[in-house]
Amino acid sequence: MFLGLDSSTQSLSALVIDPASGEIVREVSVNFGADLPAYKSPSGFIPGGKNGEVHADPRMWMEAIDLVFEKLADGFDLGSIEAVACSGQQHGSLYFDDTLEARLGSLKAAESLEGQLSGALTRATAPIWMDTSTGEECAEITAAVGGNAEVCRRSGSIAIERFTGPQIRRFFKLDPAAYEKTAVIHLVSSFVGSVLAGKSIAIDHGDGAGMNLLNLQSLDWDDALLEATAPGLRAKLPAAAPGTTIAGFVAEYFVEKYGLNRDCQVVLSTGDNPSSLVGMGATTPGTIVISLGTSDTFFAAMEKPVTDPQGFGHVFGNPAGGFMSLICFRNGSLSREALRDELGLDWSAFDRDGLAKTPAGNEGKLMLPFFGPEITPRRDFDAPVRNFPADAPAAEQVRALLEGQFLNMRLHSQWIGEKAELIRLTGGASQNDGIAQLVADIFQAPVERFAIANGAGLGAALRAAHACGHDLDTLQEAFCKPAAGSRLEPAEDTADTYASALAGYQALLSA
Ligand code: ADP
Ligand code: XUL
Repeated sequence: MFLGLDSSTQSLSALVIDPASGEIVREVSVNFGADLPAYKSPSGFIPGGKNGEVHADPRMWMEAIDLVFEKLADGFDLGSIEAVACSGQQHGSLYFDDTLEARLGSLKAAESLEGQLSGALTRATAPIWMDTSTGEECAEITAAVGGNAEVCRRSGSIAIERFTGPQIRRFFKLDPAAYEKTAVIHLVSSFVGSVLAGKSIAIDHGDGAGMNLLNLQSLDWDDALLEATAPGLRAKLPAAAPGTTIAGFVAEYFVEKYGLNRDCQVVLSTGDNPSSLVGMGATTPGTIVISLGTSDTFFAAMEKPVTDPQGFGHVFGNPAGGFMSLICFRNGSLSREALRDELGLDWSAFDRDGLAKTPAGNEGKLMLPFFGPEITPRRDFDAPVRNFPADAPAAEQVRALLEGQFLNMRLHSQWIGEKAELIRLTGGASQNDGIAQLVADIFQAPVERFAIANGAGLGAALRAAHACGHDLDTLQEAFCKPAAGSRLEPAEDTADTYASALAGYQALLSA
């Protein structure tokens, strides 16, 4: 059996798979807000941060590791787990002094992880992916390296507020003495993996590419980016390595305390999006994943590291080899809910019957579907922009919003240069047949819906099995199945309509 952990914004979850039966045999989760109320972080981060700062308490993550293993081991024998791999929210970082290695290497089962590790922290709190406080640092790094295009060419993304490099630079500027004392910087994913391994493990190319520090050609830390970020940084970073690397055996702490086998291996960790690429069975180009959550995200495997000339999209390492694109759209369900509430509708207006009231292409009525600031395209919208009257019938508004969202997604994913052959749809809004059909029509590709709620956790368990010799295709065939009857085919007669709507949308956006 193989164990996958996912340390996300709100919870630490664990999932055990049995490749022989093709089944998930155990799933447990620790909710940071509900299970660890002492950290006063109901949504997994410290509320009330100023100037865009969003930090979490790393001691909460340490305590959660003990808690999740207590839950896992309760009435379940962890002795047959062959390997474990972790996934984590991307970009977040933890800072430790030079006592970390000795502490990791001598963890005592009688004591807690938090009690033994928190003394090594040189920064009390960890900036996470929701943090937007580093605008100034992004500008400084960009100027030092020679502009957006150069940062993007090297690292796969322009300098981005939540990415780890700009966050490290901000720490160096705010507290140079604490930065100086810092001997090791970990990502959330590599930290959890290091605790399991009882030593600092390398950072994989999937999560490493979310730092604005990894050079996508050399797959090593980039000297120009390191220098532009903070002094002496290379010595503070773990090595960068492929995600298939086996880091070593699990720490004795987990053997004694929770009954893991001494031979259980720890595979390098990766970020939650790269991990979901594995868990959604989308590690080969042609299959794209669209997640319709609070925000919408688009990601897909790519062979060569092509970057977004406009600088909105990102390129990360694909845990199965090669690369992946990731594009985030801030106004996802946020916009769908805003229009629904503004017009006093319910989700049925966004479903098949509701959409049947208007034709594909909406007779040319288009909307830039943004109720607030957007990151793809990066612009400070405060309301949607329409090329038709704002008091038009509700059905026309809904179609304009949804078509606008997916035309925007199609337009801003063209830089990848791959035609979507299959779309795997996940997230809350994916259950809506009307929305799912519209995605199929606008991208002219079949859509499959996934029942798996925890694609990142499943991806971690699959990666653990893969690193130990199981064939990834076979694993994905067994575990990454679409929900029965969930497949939708594109209506081919809408292809021309949406090709011209795309041109219309692009013109409206430029205007
Ligand atoms: P996240 O993980 O980002 O919190 P989820 O993937 O759980 O989000 O998706 C939750 C969202 O799904 C809700 O905010 C809601 O807007 C949307 N949603 C749920 N059901 C429907 C539906 N039938 N049609 C459209 N959107 C829906
Ligand atoms: C990706 C990003 C988020 C986090 C969520 O760039 O910031 O998707 O990984 O956990």
